[in-house]
Amino acid sequence: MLNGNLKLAVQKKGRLTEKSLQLLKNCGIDIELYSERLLISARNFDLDILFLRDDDIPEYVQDGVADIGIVGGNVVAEKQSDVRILKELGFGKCTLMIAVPEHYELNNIHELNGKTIATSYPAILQNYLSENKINAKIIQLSGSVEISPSLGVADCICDIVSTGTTLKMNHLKQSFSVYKSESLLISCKKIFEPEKQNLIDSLVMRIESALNARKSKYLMMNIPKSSLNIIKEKLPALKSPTILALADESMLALHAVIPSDKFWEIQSDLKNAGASDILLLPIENIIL
Ligand code: PRT
Ligand code: ZN
Repeated sequence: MLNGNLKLAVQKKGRLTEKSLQLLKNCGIDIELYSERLLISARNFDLDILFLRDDDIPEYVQDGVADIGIVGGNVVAEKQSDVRILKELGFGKCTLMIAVPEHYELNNIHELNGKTIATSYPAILQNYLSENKINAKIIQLSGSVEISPSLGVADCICDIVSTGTTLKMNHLKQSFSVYKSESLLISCKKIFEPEKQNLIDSLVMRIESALNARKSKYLMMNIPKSSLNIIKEKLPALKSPTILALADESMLALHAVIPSDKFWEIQSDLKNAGASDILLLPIENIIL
């Protein structure tokens, strides 16, 4: 393992695994997966990937067993590990919420005083309760937190919510948001070799360009020359659009990089202004 490669810890099997590996692929890093391997090396980047349980990743990175890692912000906050956060990665988004049984009337956070709250995140919850000067009893559970109120183990829970389906199925309702989380790229604070730091900088640059690309699309269309100004005003382009002449002199081709989520807002305006043959293409990387 001591081959000078950068060591990246990724969740072995869980919600973040596929997206973490996809992000590496989007960075042009070529990895071949052997499902039962704990360590694989990239073919075209000095990178070894260690597959670990997500709970172990912050500590492995803190201690330098792995140089960097991809893990939920919730796990980093809960473990209180001393690591550097290099980048928010925009996937694995979820919220740690306090949820109460549906029939509970809980309007004010101070009504949690004296209650029993079950959670797998005692450190984050205790921090939240202390900040809000609430004295509640925390019961630490390692799983199936959502059934604890119906079993009479706790009055309410503090658990991860993404769609809210699990809470609904267990007749619980979202009450207070405790911590908003997404996947993070973290690094060890003690990277001494300049070669390693260069590898980290290069990987972060690739990740930034892959994340920028995901937020943008390449728009191509033909427009009447007379509509150029109206269409330029409608375009939420990252940079000035490219305008190209066409064989038909009354028409132009216009190409622009636009934020992905804006296309459907502007497409009817574009058509009304005479745009035709509108193509929206994915972008692999953007280096700004
Ligand atoms: O085995 P290992 O320890 O590695 O994995 P794990 O089982 O501890 O974690 P895993 O794979 O479930 O989640 C990994 C990370 O994904 C978490 O640490 C979060 O950062 C993030 N994440 C995003 C979530 C969710 N969304 C999520 N919905 N983690 C868990 N959930 C669970 C939640 O605990 C609850 O049981 O999903 C349920 C709620 O989902 P909804 O959609 O019904 O609201
Ligand atoms: Zn875990």
